[in-house]
Amino acid sequence: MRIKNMAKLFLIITGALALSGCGASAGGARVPESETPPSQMSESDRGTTAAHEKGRDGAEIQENNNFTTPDDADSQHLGGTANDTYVTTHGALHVSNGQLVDKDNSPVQLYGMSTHGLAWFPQYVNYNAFRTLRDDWNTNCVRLAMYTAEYGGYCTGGDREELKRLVKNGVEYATDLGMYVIIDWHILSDQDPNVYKEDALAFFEEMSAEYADHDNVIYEICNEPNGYATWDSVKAYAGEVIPVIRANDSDAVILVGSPTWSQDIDKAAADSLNFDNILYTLHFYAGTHKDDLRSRLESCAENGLPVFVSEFGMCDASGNGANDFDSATQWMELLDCYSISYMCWNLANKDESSSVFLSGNEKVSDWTAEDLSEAGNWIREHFRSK
Ligand code: IDC
Repeated sequence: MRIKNMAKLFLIITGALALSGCGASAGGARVPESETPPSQMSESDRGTTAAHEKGRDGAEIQENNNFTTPDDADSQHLGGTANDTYVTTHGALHVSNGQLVDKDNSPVQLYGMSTHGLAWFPQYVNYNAFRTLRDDWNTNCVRLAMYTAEYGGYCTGGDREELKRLVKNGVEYATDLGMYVIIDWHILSDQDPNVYKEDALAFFEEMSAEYADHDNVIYEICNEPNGYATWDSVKAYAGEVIPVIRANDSDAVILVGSPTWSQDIDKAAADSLNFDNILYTLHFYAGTHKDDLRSRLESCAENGLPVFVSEFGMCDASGNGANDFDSATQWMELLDCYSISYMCWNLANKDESSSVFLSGNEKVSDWTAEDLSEAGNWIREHFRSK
């Protein structure tokens, strides 16, 4: 066993032993923060105003001709050989006592990058991009974000066949690389997942039939309920979508969002779903969400709620603004302490601080530090240090 692996094992064991009392209160000296409680956040605090929606991300789904096949790719990587990858080691995941665990019931922590909207930045869905994320960034999971209601969204005039092709390509690359992969039904301006429930049911029926025998596919059924969506409405939606997935893929791991842009995990904790292998998503943007939301996570985790951070950023909740790496570091410590999985937003070269590539940078794999934004360099270093 390599020294790094022994050190990891030690951390996992000590992490498991130290589950209680970790987190915000164990984070060491902290600077005072001024913050808006999530419940009082306005739409503009979160930053997804109508001005974001149109035109900024390119109208067309571009033809993705950048990817190479696995055969073309460099076989050298840190993740091991084709028979020795993160997924072959950990297999089918499930939830036990509030924790995501592997086929041997050992805790696993998934971490990696989320794509931006697949319709807007399809060029990053390529084998060599994911290989770079695995081998150079040291990540074990990719999230495929498919907007449902924004410009070019799946339910608002987007090219469905092309979007599904991107999802399927992404799953195929992740599978070939032995990475876990999240299929994210990225609701946002539709607010309540019931708005496009029929489309969601058909989409997840198709995806779960396709990937029933894949150990590495995770289904995220509603990115961020918000606005008028309530936990009751999300619960009703989940109560219909989950059985459709489970009919094909009985032990699939499924992620469920909550109101207030997936911050209301306390509501899920108070009235949880009656299904196995569910994790509730918490989303944070470190520049906006600080002690209040960390405390909420800590108390839910202490009470055994299974939580998965399927999206976070180091900047503010608009996806832009200054990065707050001090707050981000406190979040990472909390997540590590409870072995909570986390996926960083976003894999794009958009001119916004949450994008990990420099604006205008055209490389679609094998990035070096010079290709990365401030956020990109920080999160790559973070992942590499794990
Ligand atoms: C943002 C993107 C931005 C895009 C906008 C569309 O960063 O480029 O124009 O969506 O409305 C979320 C959402 C995620 C947001 C992100 C930043 O899940 O889609 O992406 N964010 O606002 N929740 C909190 C923040």
